[in-house]
Amino acid sequence: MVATLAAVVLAASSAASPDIAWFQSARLGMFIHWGPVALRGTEIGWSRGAQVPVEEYDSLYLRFNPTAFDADAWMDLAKRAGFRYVVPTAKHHDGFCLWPSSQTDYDIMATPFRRDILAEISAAARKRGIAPCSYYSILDWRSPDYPLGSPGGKTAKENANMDRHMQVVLAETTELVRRYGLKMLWFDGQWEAPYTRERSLAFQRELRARFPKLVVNNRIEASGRMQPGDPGGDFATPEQHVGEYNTKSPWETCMTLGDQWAYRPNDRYKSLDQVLTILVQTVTGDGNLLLNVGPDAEGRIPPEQTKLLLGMGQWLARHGQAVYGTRGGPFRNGAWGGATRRGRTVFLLVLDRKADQLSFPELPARVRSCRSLVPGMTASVETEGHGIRVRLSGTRPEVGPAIIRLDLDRDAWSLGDLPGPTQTAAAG
Ligand code: JFZ
Repeated sequence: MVATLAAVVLAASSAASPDIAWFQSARLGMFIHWGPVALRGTEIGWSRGAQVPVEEYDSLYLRFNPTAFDADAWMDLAKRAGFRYVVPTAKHHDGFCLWPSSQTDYDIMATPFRRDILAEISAAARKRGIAPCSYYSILDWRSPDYPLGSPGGKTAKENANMDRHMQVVLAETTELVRRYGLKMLWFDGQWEAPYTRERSLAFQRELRARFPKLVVNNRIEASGRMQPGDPGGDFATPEQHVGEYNTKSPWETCMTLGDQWAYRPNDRYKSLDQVLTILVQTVTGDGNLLLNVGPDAEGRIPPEQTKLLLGMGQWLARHGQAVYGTRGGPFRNGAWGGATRRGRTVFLLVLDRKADQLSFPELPARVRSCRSLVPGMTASVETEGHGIRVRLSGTRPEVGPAIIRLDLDRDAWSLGDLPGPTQTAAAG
């Protein structure tokens, strides 16, 4: 009888908490910023009433007909790129819904395209083992019920009704999770005054009650207005920069490949080495990376973005063991690079191309084996005081880090967080 009771308690407790384990193990997500604004090539939401007059912006949907859109092709690319979850902008600050919303006619069914884009992406993702998720903006600069408008929240509306707006937010987010089996909601648009602490707490309470296992980010919290001890999201969201090393609470860096989130013709793109460096800095800090694509108005992912994603996927096909299912550390990361760990294995991902010796001052474990995982390089290790010295030699890879695998005599997670290397260049 006692065993049964324990099983019930365990099942209830595990069912009652957000399923953050899949999220941290997945490590890499595909952000998709897309909507009728792709017809103008300006920033989604922010260009409404700025570079694009409001009336023109709000009429773009009448011409939005992305006939080249192919969710299976997009998710094939996502798979080849190594993404494990996908986060399309179901509804951004401009209020346009990429799915047939029960709460508004300003949605994909009002366009010439008339197909449920979110359903097609979610189904294609699930078919390939990619977790379907979605971005959702709490603010809506177009809705008459949301008190602030464009440009960028700088105008006020007379007959706004924030209570009604929050009912729409709860109804739409509930619909998104239920209809598309979403594993995570990536909230945004939480920083303006109408979204008070009280509204944030009430919304979180209701959403968590409906979906106890759903993962949500920290932008569900009314930024700058929450009190210490308030409940909040399940992971932090540093944007356009790599988050600090942190193994105590989950976090995810979101990053564009170019300068703009939404499609911009002739955008300026990062190099593959820059993308891989961002990936390495993020996962060695124990974070996830949410890397963005901005499809064009025809429904195509621009070739420059495709090329970068395939390059990343080729690297991950060779070295994904040092990324997926790992945690950051035990050595703190830095300009030298960083480490990831799984079981008794530690991977050193060395970004500093001049570093051919790494002296780690502390390692309370024995190293059973040490070997380079990149062709053309060798690695060796020796104990040094309370730590180890790792030596690298050979030709560094064209792009991405040198990778060394250390196998220890104990579980690497039990080591906690240890100082990074004190010396990375050759002595003398
Ligand atoms: C937000 C969105 O505004 C942006 O369009 C994109 O979707 C990104 C992932 O998330 O980024 C922000 C949010 C708030 C501010 C700036 C960018 N702000 O308050 O200055």
